[in-house]
Amino acid sequence: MGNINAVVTYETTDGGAIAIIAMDNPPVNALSHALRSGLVAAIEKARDSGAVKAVMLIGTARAFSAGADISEFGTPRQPPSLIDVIALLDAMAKPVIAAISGLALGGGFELALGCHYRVAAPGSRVGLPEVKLGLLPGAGGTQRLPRLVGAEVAAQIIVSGDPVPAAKALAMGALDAVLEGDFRAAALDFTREVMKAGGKPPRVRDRDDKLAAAKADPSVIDRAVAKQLQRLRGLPAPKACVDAVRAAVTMPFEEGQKKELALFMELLGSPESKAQRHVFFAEREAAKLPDMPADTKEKPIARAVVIGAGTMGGGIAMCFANAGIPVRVIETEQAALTRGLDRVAENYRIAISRGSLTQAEMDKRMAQISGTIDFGAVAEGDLVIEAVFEEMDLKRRVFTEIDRLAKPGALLASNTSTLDINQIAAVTKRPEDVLGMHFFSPANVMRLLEIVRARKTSFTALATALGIGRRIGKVTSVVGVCDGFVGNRMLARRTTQAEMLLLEGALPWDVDAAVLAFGFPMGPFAMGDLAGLDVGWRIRKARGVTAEISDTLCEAGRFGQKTGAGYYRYEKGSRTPMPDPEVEKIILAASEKRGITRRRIDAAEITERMIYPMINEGARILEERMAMRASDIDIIWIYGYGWPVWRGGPMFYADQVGLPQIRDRLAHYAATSPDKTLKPAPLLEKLAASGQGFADLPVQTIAV
Ligand code: T1G
Ligand code: NAD
Repeated sequence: MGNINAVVTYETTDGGAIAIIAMDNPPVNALSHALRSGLVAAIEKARDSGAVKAVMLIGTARAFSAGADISEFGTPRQPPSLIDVIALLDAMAKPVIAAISGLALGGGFELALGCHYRVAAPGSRVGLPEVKLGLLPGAGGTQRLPRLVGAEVAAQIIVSGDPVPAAKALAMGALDAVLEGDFRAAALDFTREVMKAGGKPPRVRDRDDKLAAAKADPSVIDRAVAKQLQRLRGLPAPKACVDAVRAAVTMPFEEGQKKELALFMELLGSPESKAQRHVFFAEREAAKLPDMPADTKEKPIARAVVIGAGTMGGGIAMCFANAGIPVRVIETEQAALTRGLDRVAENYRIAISRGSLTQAEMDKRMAQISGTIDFGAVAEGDLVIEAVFEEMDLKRRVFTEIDRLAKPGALLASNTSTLDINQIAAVTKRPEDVLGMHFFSPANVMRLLEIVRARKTSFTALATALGIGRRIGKVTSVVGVCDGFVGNRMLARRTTQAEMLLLEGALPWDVDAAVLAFGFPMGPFAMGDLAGLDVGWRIRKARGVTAEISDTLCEAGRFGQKTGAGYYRYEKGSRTPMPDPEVEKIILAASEKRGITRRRIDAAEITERMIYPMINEGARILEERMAMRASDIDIIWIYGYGWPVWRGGPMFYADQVGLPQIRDRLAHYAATSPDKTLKPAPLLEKLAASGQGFADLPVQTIAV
């Protein structure tokens, strides 16, 4: 076996007849310049060897290849390109077999599609996720995959960007075999069979049979992806993916590949793709603590306990059951417990009715969830998560009991939205084991988990929380103890402005329309109705602060969806918000009572006042070291509050708009508003004045 370079090896077997080219660029064989160059050298060596009759291309157990090296995007392109590598493979007169174990994604799958045969280990996954980076497959994927699986199926795979399990990929024709047992040996046997069979290697680019249906009626492609495109409204990449697949049907291969590359280059320079690539790396950075000792070990979590089966408790329990972790739910009384567990079962039934879950899977997950009104069950948990009413006294009483009953070394977490974790931890004799695990509603759906680091929280507790967060499929971000932590603290700025906009002349559906147009899946008022207006009302009452219009709605029992009316009214069993003249009356009366002359407020002003105050608060959060990175704030808003991923998050967006613009607009609004928080934050002023952005800030540790 010889090293072609640091990441590619070349060896032969069977008397030199079979060349094995192995890729080993940890952690996921990203197709960096080194890997591409090594592949070219190895392929040319096999091509030019008289002895070699067939070639097997293999990766590592974790990944055949996770695609192009995303960190190289935006840097000068260095030949050979991936297209060059694949063209070399494709043109080989000797058969090349792609032996896929683990993942073959993006350019990695395109590499395999350029080979003449594709075999995979069971459990492997293949896919073209480029659309999730605001791109499209730019190395032949949109031209070759349709030739194997048909244009409709290919379009669906490429527009979704989701990986396809090997068994399903085999069934649709993207793979030639799924090989059981010792994969490397089985793949070599497959290569021997191909070699023995002889003949001209089959090039995917020459296949046309699977394109027949779309050639006959090109609209089959549009029909196949209509629903997906509707959901991805306004994004350039999904549409470009469809245009590229259409080219595979209507153009000769080379033409189609040129069209694909042109579309790819256009997207590569797009603000949406820059934003989505920022999010890719930000998401991975968010789970890292710069000051955590490298040898910090996380504790094993075999069983979880959730206290409170309300809106959040039930959803949190589902997260553990979905990950196969047994969870015990504790309530104060049987009625509340039954109500909570019935809601869990109802959520699973809705998933079944939508086809995203089978009855067998529901039964398996429900079997992981058990309920009790015996608080003693706290002792069963390696992790105890409290999700009772948002009242400090109650939480301190509950944590006093948890401290008395929980097993030594258990991780103790509160799901509080706003309260001081230090005060909660202080009632225990083990504050080092206490932190916040702040889930977002609905907890079984929203991917974000804010991990709140308290003054005495240990690194072991933090590592354990990060680890369990990953296991239950959450995107984690560590934040400091402050009012509302990061997400809710910024949200409070938006909520204040939203209430003011209503008093000054807007209506809930105007504001929500502007926020929807910005790209959020839901406006602030519809979101308030979903989470329950009473949660904020409880918090305001506990603090003696008022929000005139929201308070009036709550006093009228309008808590939102849970009571069939809030800022909107809801038909029975429907979650569709309907404008309500009753609410308009309440708002007009509130303006009059305040002596405010209502005025027409356009969408541009609404948008600025919904977004800029949050960015300003983000700057304060960074000043106070309540977040480690500006990009962590982006991740919190994308995975916790539906910030549109193609806008990269509030802090990334601010840098795109330009901090001087944000500063000046905030100063403009601050000049005429009673909301003193609109005054530009010192950090924003400083960065704007020095021509820097939030992206220029170094990572910092959380202030405890
Ligand atoms: N480029 C560079 N770095 C990558 C990478 C990539 N493609 N994929 C992963 N990494 C890094 C990642 O940042 C992390 O680094 C480490 O690897 C482990 O990743 C021409 C243009 C493969 C499913 O979109 O979806 O091909 O934080 O923590 O949870 O058509 O990574 O440790 O320093 O995520 O097990 C298309 C992207 C590229 C796949 C593994 N490919 N990767 O998940 O580990 S565009 C993708 C993933 C393209 C061509 C086009 C996931 C994963 P660090 P991880 P994981
Ligand atoms: P909820 O009112 O829906 O549920 C609270 C549950 O706690 C009730 O079922 C109640 O019976 C139970 N409970 C009260 N005292 C108890 C005790 N001593 N032992 C066991 N159970 C007890 O409230 P929720 O919306 O689920 O909020 C729970 C917590 O999660 C709060 O701290 C809230 O701030 C936080 N939170 C809420 C949201 C949200 O959107 N609703 C989001 C994130 C965090």
